[in-house]
Amino acid sequence: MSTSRREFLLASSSLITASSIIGAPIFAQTGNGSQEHKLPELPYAYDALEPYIDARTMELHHSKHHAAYVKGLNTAEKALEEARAKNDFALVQHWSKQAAFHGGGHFLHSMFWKIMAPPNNGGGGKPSGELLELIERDFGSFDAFQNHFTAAANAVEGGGWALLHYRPADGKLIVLQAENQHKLSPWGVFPVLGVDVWEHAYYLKYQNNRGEYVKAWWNVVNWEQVEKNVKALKGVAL
Ligand code: MN3
Repeated sequence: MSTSRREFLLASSSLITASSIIGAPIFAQTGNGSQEHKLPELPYAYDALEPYIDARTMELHHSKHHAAYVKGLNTAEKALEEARAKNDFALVQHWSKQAAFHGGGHFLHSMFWKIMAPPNNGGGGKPSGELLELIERDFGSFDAFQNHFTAAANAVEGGGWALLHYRPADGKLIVLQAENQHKLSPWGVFPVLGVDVWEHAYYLKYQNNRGEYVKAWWNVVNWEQVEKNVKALKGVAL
Protein backbone atom coordinates (compact mmCIF):
# COMPACT_ATOMS: atom_id res chain seq x y z
CA MET A 1 0.00 0.00 0.00
CA SER A 2 1.34 3.44 -0.88
CA THR A 3 2.11 5.90 1.90
CA SER A 4 -0.53 8.35 0.72
CA ARG A 5 -3.18 5.62 0.55
CA ARG A 6 -2.30 4.47 4.07
CA GLU A 7 -2.40 8.04 5.37
CA PHE A 8 -5.77 8.56 3.76
CA LEU A 9 -7.18 5.40 5.32
CA LEU A 10 -5.81 6.31 8.74
CA ALA A 11 -7.22 9.83 8.49
CA SER A 12 -10.62 8.68 7.33
CA SER A 13 -10.89 5.91 9.92
CA SER A 14 -10.15 8.29 12.79
CA LEU A 15 -12.80 10.65 11.45
CA ILE A 16 -15.34 7.89 11.18
CA THR A 17 -14.68 6.42 14.63
CA ALA A 18 -15.33 9.88 16.10
CA SER A 19 -19.03 9.31 15.43
CA SER A 20 -21.19 8.07 18.26
CA ILE A 21 -21.91 4.34 18.32
CA ILE A 22 -25.68 4.78 18.31
CA GLY A 23 -26.75 6.00 14.93
CA ALA A 24 -23.22 5.85 13.55
CA PRO A 25 -22.93 5.46 9.79
CA ILE A 26 -22.60 1.93 8.51
CA PHE A 27 -18.98 2.68 7.69
CA ALA A 28 -17.97 3.11 11.33
CA GLN A 29 -15.19 0.75 12.36
CA THR A 30 -16.38 -2.08 14.57
CA GLY A 31 -13.08 -3.87 15.23
CA ASN A 32 -9.33 -3.41 15.21
CA GLY A 33 -8.58 -5.69 12.29
CA SER A 34 -7.25 -8.57 14.37
CA GLN A 35 -10.54 -9.72 15.82
CA GLU A 36 -13.06 -12.10 14.36
CA HIS A 37 -16.17 -10.62 12.77
CA LYS A 38 -19.17 -10.62 15.10
CA LEU A 39 -22.91 -10.65 14.54
CA PRO A 40 -24.13 -7.14 15.43
CA GLU A 41 -27.13 -6.78 17.71
CA LEU A 42 -30.33 -5.57 16.15
CA PRO A 43 -31.08 -1.94 17.11
CA TYR A 44 -34.69 -2.95 17.95
CA ALA A 45 -36.71 -6.02 18.98
CA TYR A 46 -37.54 -8.78 16.50
CA ASP A 47 -41.19 -7.71 16.44
CA ALA A 48 -40.46 -3.97 16.08
CA LEU A 49 -41.08 -3.88 12.32
CA GLU A 50 -44.51 -5.52 12.52
CA PRO A 51 -46.84 -5.59 10.68
CA TYR A 52 -44.61 -5.02 7.64
CA ILE A 53 -41.89 -7.52 8.54
CA ASP A 54 -42.93 -10.26 10.96
CA ALA A 55 -41.00 -11.17 14.09
CA ARG A 56 -40.27 -14.78 13.08
CA THR A 57 -38.76 -13.69 9.77
CA MET A 58 -36.59 -11.12 11.54
CA GLU A 59 -35.44 -13.67 14.11
CA LEU A 60 -34.48 -16.28 11.53
CA HIS A 61 -32.95 -13.71 9.21
CA HIS A 62 -30.74 -12.20 11.90
CA SER A 63 -29.91 -15.15 14.15
CA LYS A 64 -29.55 -17.80 11.42
CA HIS A 65 -28.87 -16.25 8.02
CA HIS A 66 -26.76 -13.25 9.02
CA ALA A 67 -24.99 -15.37 11.64
CA ALA A 68 -24.07 -17.86 8.90
CA TYR A 69 -22.47 -15.10 6.81
CA VAL A 70 -20.41 -13.95 9.80
CA LYS A 71 -19.28 -17.52 10.41
CA GLY A 72 -18.55 -18.07 6.72
CA LEU A 73 -16.46 -14.91 6.51
CA ASN A 74 -14.42 -15.86 9.58
CA THR A 75 -13.91 -19.37 8.19
CA ALA A 76 -12.76 -18.07 4.80
CA GLU A 77 -10.35 -15.53 6.26
CA LYS A 78 -8.94 -18.16 8.63
CA ALA A 79 -8.47 -20.60 5.75
CA LEU A 80 -6.59 -17.97 3.74
CA GLU A 81 -4.41 -17.23 6.77
CA GLU A 82 -3.61 -20.95 7.07
CA ALA A 83 -2.89 -21.15 3.35
CA ARG A 84 -0.28 -18.41 3.74
CA ALA A 85 1.25 -20.13 6.76
CA LYS A 86 1.57 -23.41 4.85
CA ASN A 87 2.33 -21.74 1.53
CA ASP A 88 -0.38 -24.00 0.09
CA PHE A 89 -2.75 -22.10 -2.19
CA ALA A 90 -4.51 -25.06 -3.80
CA LEU A 91 -7.89 -23.76 -2.56
CA VAL A 92 -7.25 -20.04 -2.97
CA GLN A 93 -10.02 -19.61 -5.55
CA HIS A 94 -12.60 -21.37 -3.37
CA TRP A 95 -11.78 -19.38 -0.24
CA SER A 96 -11.50 -16.07 -2.12
CA LYS A 97 -15.03 -16.60 -3.46
CA GLN A 98 -16.28 -17.58 -0.01
CA ALA A 99 -14.72 -14.44 1.50
CA ALA A 100 -16.45 -12.24 -1.10
CA PHE A 101 -19.85 -13.93 -0.74
CA HIS A 102 -19.91 -14.03 3.06
CA GLY A 103 -18.19 -10.65 3.39
CA GLY A 104 -20.85 -9.14 1.16
CA GLY A 105 -23.56 -10.80 3.22
CA HIS A 106 -22.15 -9.58 6.52
CA PHE A 107 -21.80 -5.98 5.30
CA LEU A 108 -25.17 -5.74 3.58
CA HIS A 109 -27.11 -7.28 6.48
CA SER A 110 -25.33 -5.02 8.98
CA MET A 111 -26.51 -2.10 6.84
CA PHE A 112 -30.00 -3.55 6.35
CA TRP A 113 -30.82 -3.69 10.08
CA LYS A 114 -29.71 -0.09 10.55
CA ILE A 115 -31.55 1.45 7.63
CA MET A 116 -34.83 0.11 9.01
CA ALA A 117 -36.74 1.41 12.03
CA PRO A 118 -40.17 0.76 13.57
CA PRO A 119 -43.01 2.23 11.51
CA ASN A 120 -43.99 5.69 12.75
CA ASN A 121 -41.02 5.67 15.12
CA GLY A 122 -38.17 6.48 12.77
CA GLY A 123 -39.31 4.25 9.92
CA GLY A 124 -41.31 5.18 6.85
CA GLY A 125 -42.34 8.51 5.39
CA LYS A 126 -40.06 10.33 3.02
CA PRO A 127 -36.55 11.72 3.26
CA SER A 128 -36.13 15.43 3.89
CA GLY A 129 -33.48 18.12 3.80
CA GLU A 130 -30.17 17.40 2.13
CA LEU A 131 -30.95 13.78 1.28
CA LEU A 132 -34.21 14.72 -0.44
CA GLU A 133 -32.39 17.40 -2.43
CA LEU A 134 -29.78 14.87 -3.58
CA ILE A 135 -32.46 12.36 -4.58
CA GLU A 136 -34.39 15.00 -6.52
CA ARG A 137 -31.21 16.17 -8.25
CA ASP A 138 -30.12 12.65 -9.28
CA PHE A 139 -33.49 11.00 -9.98
CA GLY A 140 -35.75 13.92 -10.88
CA SER A 141 -38.17 13.32 -8.01
CA PHE A 142 -38.64 11.11 -4.97
CA ASP A 143 -41.39 9.21 -6.78
CA ALA A 144 -39.10 8.52 -9.75
CA PHE A 145 -36.40 7.26 -7.38
CA GLN A 146 -38.88 5.05 -5.52
CA ASN A 147 -40.29 3.61 -8.75
CA HIS A 148 -36.78 2.91 -10.07
CA PHE A 149 -35.60 1.28 -6.83
CA THR A 150 -38.78 -0.80 -6.49
CA ALA A 151 -38.47 -2.02 -10.08
CA ALA A 152 -34.82 -2.93 -9.54
CA ALA A 153 -35.75 -4.90 -6.40
CA ASN A 154 -38.61 -6.74 -8.06
CA ALA A 155 -36.45 -7.64 -11.08
CA VAL A 156 -33.45 -9.15 -9.25
CA GLU A 157 -32.90 -12.65 -10.64
CA GLY A 158 -32.87 -15.17 -7.82
CA GLY A 159 -31.47 -14.03 -4.46
CA GLY A 160 -30.10 -10.51 -4.22
CA TRP A 161 -30.62 -6.88 -3.37
CA ALA A 162 -31.65 -3.52 -4.76
CA LEU A 163 -29.10 -0.97 -3.61
CA LEU A 164 -28.89 2.80 -3.50
CA HIS A 165 -25.21 3.63 -3.81
CA TYR A 166 -23.27 6.82 -3.21
CA ARG A 167 -20.41 7.34 -5.67
CA PRO A 168 -17.78 9.59 -4.09
CA ALA A 169 -15.99 10.23 -7.41
CA ASP A 170 -18.80 12.50 -8.60
CA GLY A 171 -21.02 12.73 -5.53
CA LYS A 172 -23.96 11.00 -7.23
CA LEU A 173 -26.56 8.61 -5.92
CA ILE A 174 -27.23 5.64 -8.21
CA VAL A 175 -29.54 2.61 -8.04
CA LEU A 176 -28.17 -0.82 -8.94
CA GLN A 177 -28.87 -4.44 -8.15
CA ALA A 178 -26.77 -7.09 -6.47
CA GLU A 179 -27.10 -10.78 -7.23
CA ASN A 180 -26.29 -12.93 -4.20
CA GLN A 181 -24.51 -10.48 -1.88
CA HIS A 182 -21.74 -9.15 -4.05
CA LYS A 183 -22.30 -9.23 -7.80
CA LEU A 184 -23.46 -6.56 -10.30
CA SER A 185 -22.24 -3.41 -8.54
CA PRO A 186 -18.97 -1.83 -9.70
CA TRP A 187 -16.02 -0.69 -7.63
CA GLY A 188 -16.04 2.83 -6.22
CA VAL A 189 -19.65 2.89 -5.05
CA PHE A 190 -20.92 2.36 -1.52
CA PRO A 191 -24.38 1.16 -0.52
CA VAL A 192 -26.28 3.61 1.68
CA LEU A 193 -29.69 1.89 1.42
CA GLY A 194 -30.68 -1.60 0.36
CA VAL A 195 -33.50 -4.08 0.41
CA ASP A 196 -32.83 -7.79 0.75
CA VAL A 197 -34.98 -9.70 -1.76
CA TRP A 198 -33.70 -13.19 -1.02
CA GLU A 199 -36.75 -15.34 -0.31
CA HIS A 200 -35.63 -15.82 3.30
CA ALA A 201 -36.37 -12.09 3.80
CA TYR A 202 -40.08 -12.39 3.08
CA TYR A 203 -41.30 -15.91 2.35
CA LEU A 204 -43.02 -16.65 5.69
CA LYS A 205 -45.34 -13.64 5.45
CA TYR A 206 -45.49 -12.87 1.73
CA GLN A 207 -44.81 -16.32 0.22
CA ASN A 208 -43.79 -15.79 -3.42
CA ASN A 209 -45.12 -12.23 -3.59
CA ARG A 210 -41.93 -10.21 -3.58
CA GLY A 211 -43.71 -7.13 -4.91
CA GLU A 212 -45.99 -6.93 -1.85
CA TYR A 213 -42.99 -7.27 0.46
CA VAL A 214 -41.02 -4.51 -1.28
CA LYS A 215 -44.07 -2.24 -1.22
CA ALA A 216 -44.50 -2.86 2.52
CA TRP A 217 -40.76 -2.44 3.21
CA TRP A 218 -40.88 1.29 2.37
CA ASN A 219 -42.88 1.72 5.60
CA VAL A 220 -39.84 0.83 7.71
CA VAL A 221 -37.05 2.71 5.91
CA ASN A 222 -35.01 4.82 8.32
CA TRP A 223 -34.24 7.89 6.18
CA GLU A 224 -32.26 9.57 8.94
CA GLN A 225 -29.80 6.68 8.87
CA VAL A 226 -29.57 6.79 5.08
CA GLU A 227 -28.67 10.48 5.28
CA LYS A 228 -25.97 9.68 7.87
CA ASN A 229 -24.53 7.05 5.55
CA VAL A 230 -24.34 9.54 2.68
CA LYS A 231 -22.75 12.23 4.85
CA ALA A 232 -20.09 9.80 6.07
CA LEU A 233 -19.01 9.27 2.46
CA LYS A 234 -18.98 12.90 1.38
CA GLY A 235 -15.48 14.16 0.89
CA VAL A 236 -14.01 10.67 0.63
CA ALA A 237 -11.64 10.99 -2.33
CA LEU A 238 -11.65 7.84 -4.42
MN1 MN3 B 1 -30.71 -11.89 3.87
